[in-house]
Amino acid sequence: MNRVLRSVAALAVLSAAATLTTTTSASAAACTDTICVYEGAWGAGTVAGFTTADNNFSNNRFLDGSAVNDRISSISMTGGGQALFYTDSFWRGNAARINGNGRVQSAAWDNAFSSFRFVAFGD
Ligand SMILES: [Ca+2]
Repeated sequence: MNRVLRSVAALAVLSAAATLTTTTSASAAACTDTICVYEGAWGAGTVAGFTTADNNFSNNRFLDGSAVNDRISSISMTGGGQALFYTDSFWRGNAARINGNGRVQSAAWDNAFSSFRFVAFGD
């Protein structure tokens, strides 16, 4: 078992413990990055985290190892800024704005997002 796999296993244990002791979803507890994307609606299902922009989700995986591209159904962001999620790679296609208020927000296009970037102040 390599270091990455050990980390994933540790997260899985932490997620299970959180499920037993709080009402927070396991996926929300497993993601502490600025951006968390969820396979299911309203923070349900598996999760992936981002700290920097990503121009193509085709090489990204959720915590359970499944593909992120075209499967995101909800998103949360902390830090007070904003991000734009796009239905195509390289920030093309339909765009939806996500606010950094820490709340889980529904994906405007379900199972369609393929890239995202942070929005500079004033955009
Ligand atoms: Ca989904």
